[in-house]
Amino acid sequence: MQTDTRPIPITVTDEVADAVQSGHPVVALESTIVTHGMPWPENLQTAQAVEAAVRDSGAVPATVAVIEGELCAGLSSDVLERLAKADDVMKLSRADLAMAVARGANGSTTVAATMIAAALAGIHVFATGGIGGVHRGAEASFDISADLQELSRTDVTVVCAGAKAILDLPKTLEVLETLGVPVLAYGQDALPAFWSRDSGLAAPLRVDDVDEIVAFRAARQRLAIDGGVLVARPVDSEHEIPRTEMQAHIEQALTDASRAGVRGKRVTPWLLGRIVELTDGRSLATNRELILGNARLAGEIAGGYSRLGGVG
Ligand code: PSU
Ligand code: MN
Repeated sequence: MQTDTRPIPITVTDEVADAVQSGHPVVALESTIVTHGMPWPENLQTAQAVEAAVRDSGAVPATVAVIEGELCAGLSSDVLERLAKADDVMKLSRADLAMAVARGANGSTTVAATMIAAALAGIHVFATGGIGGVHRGAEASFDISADLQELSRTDVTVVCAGAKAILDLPKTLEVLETLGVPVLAYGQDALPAFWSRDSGLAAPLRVDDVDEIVAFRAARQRLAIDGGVLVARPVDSEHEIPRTEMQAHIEQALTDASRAGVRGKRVTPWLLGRIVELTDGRSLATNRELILGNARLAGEIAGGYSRLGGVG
């Protein structure tokens, strides 16, 4: 059951449409993590568990993808399963989202493209694992994820576990600051580093509960400050892989990637896959847990925004 919400160029399920219209909390979810971020069948299991975690926190999940050219927020379980099994899905960011629509192709949305879709659908909160950022060696490769620019321009609160630790985290923080993107560490001073709770870097801002995030967003709106908010929640201690342990695996994966000549869009998925191998699957379990935690927190934030009214 799909509702065409034209002139809004996005197809939302009836459940998502009703929730958005009535100001009920909704959380957008990305699909690149499903098609390019995790192997089958963990990708589908995680996507389903993440949707359930959003529901447990009292919000409606809206997984975003382009299905046969249609930009969708909210996918049926059949479609989600097909997407998880497919291996010819385009990985879409701001630059190529419209090409999948124009071609009638299937595509999964990165953080950047999911933010665009969420804003079109009237959804203000989005949960993911880790955002893209400035890659190591970016001074030579210029590889900086479009996720950062999107955060600076699109009003969606993105809940993540920090930027993926395969990136250059100090440079990623600098670029976020330059772009005016607030980075709020949740419940600690340190910026989390995806699989690890502590990146060794202080986060620019710290919040300790959902009410602080809600008040912050409300103040930004009063001040008419554009763009998104990045909330970085550390993975729970029992599931983390400490930074000292991850460092060696990350170095190894980066060396292997450069030997294999991996470039461009393939870099992030390739490194994530290699790290799953190097950690004997442990990184995958951590990845799953951190996304589940982010989904629950995102649901609570969406609840807070919707209680305030007009921003759910
Ligand atoms: N976080 C994960 N797994 C992923 C990604 C994030 O745990 O696969 C994806 C997100 O969709 C993010 C993208 O937007 O990787 C970044 O890719 P790039 O570096 O090519 O912009
Ligand atoms: Mn890139």
